[in-house]
Amino acid sequence: MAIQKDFLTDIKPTWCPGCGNFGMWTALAQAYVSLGLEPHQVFMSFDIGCCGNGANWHNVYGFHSLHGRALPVATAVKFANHDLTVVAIAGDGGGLGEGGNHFLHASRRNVNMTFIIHNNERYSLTTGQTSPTTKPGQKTKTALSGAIDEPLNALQLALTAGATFVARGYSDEVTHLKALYEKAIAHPGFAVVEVIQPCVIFFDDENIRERYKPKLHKLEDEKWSPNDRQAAYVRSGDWENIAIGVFYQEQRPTYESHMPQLATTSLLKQKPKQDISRLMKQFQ
Ligand SMILES: Cc1ncc(C[n+]2csc(CCOP(=O)(O)OP(=O)(O)O)c2C)c(N)n1
Ligand code: SF4
Repeated sequence: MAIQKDFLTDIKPTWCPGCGNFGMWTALAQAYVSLGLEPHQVFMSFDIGCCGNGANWHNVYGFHSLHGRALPVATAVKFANHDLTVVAIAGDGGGLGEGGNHFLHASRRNVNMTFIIHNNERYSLTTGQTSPTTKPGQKTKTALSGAIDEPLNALQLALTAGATFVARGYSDEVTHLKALYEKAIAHPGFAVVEVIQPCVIFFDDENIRERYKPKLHKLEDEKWSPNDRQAAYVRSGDWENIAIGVFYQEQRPTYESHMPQLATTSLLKQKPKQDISRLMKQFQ
């Protein structure tokens, strides 16, 4: 049986000291272990960004995709091999900006995979520009007098588009986050986990991690029932009294189960019905 270090490579992370990505990385490896998974049973699709650099230190099958394209890659891999546990990772920039369209359609499609959005309210790898989740008034490299646009809310988008599992965690709450990841991965459908991930470098607030703490409340302590989409929409929109936990979950047949070509067997295990060798030769 695999242990936590089996899911980590020997490469030393280049994230800044104090970055919220460390907690998320640890929680995910712990969740894989708790679920009894082995590294060869997991595929991860990474977006571009600080979060995406995690591709180098997660010891699983992986693909470092283009910016905004983590979800299409993950979808294709799930279709090709149903046996893999598929997890896609993106920042708020890649997930809601460049990849926003993919996020909406993946939410309504309900392929059996997990999407983790690192929400640090910045395009951090490119040194702190305004992102789709930057709050109005926050000063960034591209909003010197403060951001103007209304921010997107990842969970409200997922709920509106039809996602069947919607949760939020906080990168410093590693044990809580690990439990959320476990539930998301075990969920038979498209599971969205937004993680509040303070970027300690590109916030004008020097104590960004401490600023969140008094505002965070666990849904479990509110005796929350995750079966009311509208209530989940309202609760996930409160950024003063910020809730973490599972907002919403429902069982709905996956996209794969509707497709006769995919319902019972992965593409990988099917015999080709046509000889495509001549076609493939053209690309050699
Ligand atoms: C299509 C495209 N646009 C822009 C870039 C440049 N770029 C690379 S990383 C990045 C920022 C990533 O921000 P985010 O997705 O929020 O992840 P973070 O770095 O904050 O984890 C940008 C804009 C790119 N690589 N490709
Ligand atoms: S720039 Fe921000 S998000 Fe990127 S590694 Fe550093 S602290 Fe983390």
